[in-house]
Amino acid sequence: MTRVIKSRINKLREELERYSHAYYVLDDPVIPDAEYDALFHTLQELEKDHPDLITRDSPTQRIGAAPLDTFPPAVHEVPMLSLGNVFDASELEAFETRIRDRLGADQEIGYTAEPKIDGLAVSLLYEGGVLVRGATRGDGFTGEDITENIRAVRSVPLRLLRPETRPEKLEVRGEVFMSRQGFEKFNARARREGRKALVNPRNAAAGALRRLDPNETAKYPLDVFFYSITNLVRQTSVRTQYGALQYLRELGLKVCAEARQVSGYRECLQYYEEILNRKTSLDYEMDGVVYKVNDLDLQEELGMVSRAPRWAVAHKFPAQEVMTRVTDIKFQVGRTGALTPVARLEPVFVGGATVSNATLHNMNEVRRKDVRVGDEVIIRRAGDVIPEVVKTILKPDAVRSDAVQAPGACPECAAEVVQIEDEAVIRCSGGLFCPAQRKGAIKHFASRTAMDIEGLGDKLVDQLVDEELVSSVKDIFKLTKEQVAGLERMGELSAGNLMQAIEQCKRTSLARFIYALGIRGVGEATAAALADHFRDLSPLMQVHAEQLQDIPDVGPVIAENISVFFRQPYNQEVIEGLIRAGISWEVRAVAEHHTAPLAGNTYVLTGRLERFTRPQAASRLKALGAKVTASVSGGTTAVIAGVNPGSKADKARSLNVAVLTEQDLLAMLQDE
Ligand code: 9MJ
Repeated sequence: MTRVIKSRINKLREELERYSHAYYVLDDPVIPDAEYDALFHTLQELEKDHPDLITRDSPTQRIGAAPLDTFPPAVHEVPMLSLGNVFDASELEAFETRIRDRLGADQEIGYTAEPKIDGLAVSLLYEGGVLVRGATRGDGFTGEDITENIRAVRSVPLRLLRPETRPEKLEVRGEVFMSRQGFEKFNARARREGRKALVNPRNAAAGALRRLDPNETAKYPLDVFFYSITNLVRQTSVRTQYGALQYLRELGLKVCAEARQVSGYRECLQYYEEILNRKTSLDYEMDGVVYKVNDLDLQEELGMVSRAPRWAVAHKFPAQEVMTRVTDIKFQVGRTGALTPVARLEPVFVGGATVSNATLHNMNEVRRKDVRVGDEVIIRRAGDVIPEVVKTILKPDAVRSDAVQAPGACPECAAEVVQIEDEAVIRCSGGLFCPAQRKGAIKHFASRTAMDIEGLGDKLVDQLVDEELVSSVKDIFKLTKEQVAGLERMGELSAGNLMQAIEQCKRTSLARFIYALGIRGVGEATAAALADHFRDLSPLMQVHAEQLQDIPDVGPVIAENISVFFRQPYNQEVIEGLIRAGISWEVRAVAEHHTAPLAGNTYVLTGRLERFTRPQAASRLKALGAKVTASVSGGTTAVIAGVNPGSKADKARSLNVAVLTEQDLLAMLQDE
């Protein structure tokens, strides 16, 4: 009996899934709503009589879970990357040139071009074909577990199609958004019923997806497009990004219909123009298009820098512009002492947000645009970039205020303002005596990508410095719970949490620590390269600028900044204080000579290898102490050339650098 019921239930579920896939994913309904509802009701009744046969992936179980207090953290096994941006053809061409140089490629690069949906990035995990987890992006490494809310998005299948081809474990990524039509319908109804309307689709989608009660999430018309699979290469025969999109579709996951394969950056530009022209007729909001190197092996070889893949880039749509009036112009002092002129504005709504400040960049720009207090101006906002003043609109007989003058003294500490020759910026000379610079340095130190002290945000840093509880980063570690609890908007609980976060940040990595020091020009990628090269802080602290030249991303100016930074007694004292406070990282030993037979040798890999991917070959060589670089120079020990080696092998020959084969490489790896 139960066997019969079980098979009836299974058939009903499959049928309902098929109809719902046709309706929500393919946008092509195959049965009338009333018929669907009747089948759904039958399934509900059967499950009511046989509760032991209810499964999590049954269509009846999609929503209804209890509200949460908070979202638990969800760690991403593969980090969720962000994308670099380009804004015009020349930046796109430069992107392609970088890729070709890195790959030593002579032929055209193939891309998949996709609309860039302006929603919320999510990562979904399917095990045995069943949805087991949904997570937000968070900081790229840890997001929030929003499984129940993701289940409330109707176009997300609770169970994948094609059981015969799907991998046991599949992690897919995509963008949750609200369609324009869904947004309009929701608002029309809200207005009819006297409820508050939503401001814009993006904020509405973000708000809905982060409701603690999944039953609330279910009330919003959320939708999703998937665009990547994290664990693809090893599990399937898919070899391209475009193939990945097709495979996602076969599994029943919704994919944007506008994705295309293109070749070379010129075809990327054609695609961009086409999508831009059709922007308003498509039913979802986009902030640009994305180009991804199509070949997944090449993607792997290109790898990433900081948080962004080298193999993809977002080409942003032109910014939105509006008019408003300048009410004041102030100079803001940044972490490095740079004084940035900022226009205070009569608030305007642009690109989904209210803007009341816009940057004027520097004094040269202020003079060139001749922006003055009281002027009517055009301001521009592009994506999440800081709004800027584009130009002043002059009425013929307008009475204007005086031209803006660069301040002679820092508005924060009254120290003299200096301008370095050839530099557009003016700087406060107060160094770390200037409270604004101190605040900037401390905010940077505590920020998520640096020491990641949760709870130590900008407002709290301002208070701590103003109250003279903290004057340098090392003072953070001398704070007591009582001191913190006594501050505005703080209490016992938040003070306790902060103390815990401060304690936790002490165990860190060398790369984070170097980055957190805030050396001018040393971003995350450079800090990681320095940590990789020096493995501990003391050798880096004694370095001379010229010894830094071999490190990727370090040019002469940054090399000088680094060596000057570590020579300053004040900085040495702060670093000592931090280490005394208990900050530590794992010191990675430089391989001993007998385990590093290739130490001192530098190789360049080019062309396709038969036995390895290039990253695999590189990591085998590095394990033996060798360096592997992207370009050939006189210092290269040898170029290892696979099939279709391209220009790097030619360059090696012209420089009298040895060109080895994959056989030679194998012999080298086996010998050692
Ligand atoms: C959006 N937002 O539509 C990516 N995205 O790829 C598409 N975002 C992405 N791809 C790698 N289509 C990181 C982000």
